[in-house]
Amino acid sequence: MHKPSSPGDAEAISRRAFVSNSAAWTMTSLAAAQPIQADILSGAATNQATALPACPHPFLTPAESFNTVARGNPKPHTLTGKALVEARMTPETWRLEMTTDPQVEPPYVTQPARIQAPHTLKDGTALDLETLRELGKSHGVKFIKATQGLNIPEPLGQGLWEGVPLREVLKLCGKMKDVRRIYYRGFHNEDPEQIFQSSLSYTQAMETPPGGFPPMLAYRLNGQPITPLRGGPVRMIVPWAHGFKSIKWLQQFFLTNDYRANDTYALQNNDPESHLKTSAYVDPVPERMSASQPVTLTGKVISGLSGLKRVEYSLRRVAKDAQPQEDAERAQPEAVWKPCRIYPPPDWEQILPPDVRPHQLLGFDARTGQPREWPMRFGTGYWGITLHGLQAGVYEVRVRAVDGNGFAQPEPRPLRKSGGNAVEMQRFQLS
Ligand SMILES: Nc1nc2c(c(=O)[nH]1)N[C@H]1C(S)=C(S)[C@@H](COP(=O)(O)O)O[C@H]1N2
Ligand SMILES: [Mo]
Repeated sequence: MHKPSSPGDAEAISRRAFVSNSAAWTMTSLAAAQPIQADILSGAATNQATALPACPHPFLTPAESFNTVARGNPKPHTLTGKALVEARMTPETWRLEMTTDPQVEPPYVTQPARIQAPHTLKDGTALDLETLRELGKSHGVKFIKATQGLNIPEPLGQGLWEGVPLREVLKLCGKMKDVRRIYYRGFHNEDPEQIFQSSLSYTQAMETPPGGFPPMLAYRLNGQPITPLRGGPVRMIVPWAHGFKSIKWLQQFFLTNDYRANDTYALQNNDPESHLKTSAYVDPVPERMSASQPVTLTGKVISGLSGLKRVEYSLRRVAKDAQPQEDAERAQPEAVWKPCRIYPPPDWEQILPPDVRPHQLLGFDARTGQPREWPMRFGTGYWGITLHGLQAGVYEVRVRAVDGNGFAQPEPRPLRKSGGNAVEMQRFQLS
């Protein structure tokens, strides 16, 4: 066992250096950040002398820079020209069918679902994009959300999504009877083998806590129409969920009286009701650095359903050829965890599309135009630390999130099949 080494004097953010390094992350937003969540930023007063560099990540990920998770052969977003038109994946040709699932399966389902107004291609009643946008004029919502897969080591990106709450679209189906769930799927090359589908309960679709984010049919990302690569023209966005609920190239709703999730992911040994986990991620660090320079570490953190209290790191010096420890917590009960700094909010007016004001965003205070929580729920925040005075040697740094209930990652939901959140480690050598 190696003793944990002293990390030296760490974690400080120089507000001035920070501001001068990055135009979009300004003093104004720093001042505004403090009332949001005092304990996250309070460490700022302890050491003004050392600087963190500008945040290495843009706050909103450009649409083309998200990491992509897509099935299909060919992958639907690679279609062009006539094939894209035939797939109904252009703004003009996009249609959403809304019909019922006729299936009955006693004792689980004894009555089939019924709706007053099905929307079908055959009858010419399927929903088109113009109608959806029109609905958006009176009922549209906008919010910022992280995309993260159920079991991948790095958040996929963060976007400002705009669209119409699912509940408003379902109202178009008129009176309903025996509807307990909404099944939905996207374009899948007309091949049953390629279907990728998901589902929500009727309750989840219709009702959202006041001020909360509703599941929505999104048609704008970062102020632009959604491209095929990001799932456009219309994709589902389920704010509290991992990526598999946010079906791309959305085309079909089946309203069902089956209360069971039919998600493709459920059939792959995953928990289909798992929501986004609070989880911290470490940016790669160079394998070798100079012992005479301070070491800066940065990364991302997702604030999941249970929110985020802080991000912490633990540093230890190891023998050059030591095997990495599998499980940070159990392998190192003596680890000392210290807080990392959370980058403050950006200057919203600079990063939002020109026609979007922060006051209009869900999760923001309509008066101040600042987020109600920092980092924002279901959003990605960014953290950093600067370590000073480390001696030459090999080090391992581990980073974990502590959620709003005080659970440190990977708790309280350590099971991988409800969402990956292993404690990440980076190793580096100082000489
Ligand atoms: N139609 C369709 N939608 C889909 C998928 C897919 O393969 N097909 N992948 C899902 C998964 S598992 C994830 S993590 C997200 C990824 O979204 P992104 O590619 O925009 O980052 O899309 C989801 N939506
Ligand atoms: Mo995923």
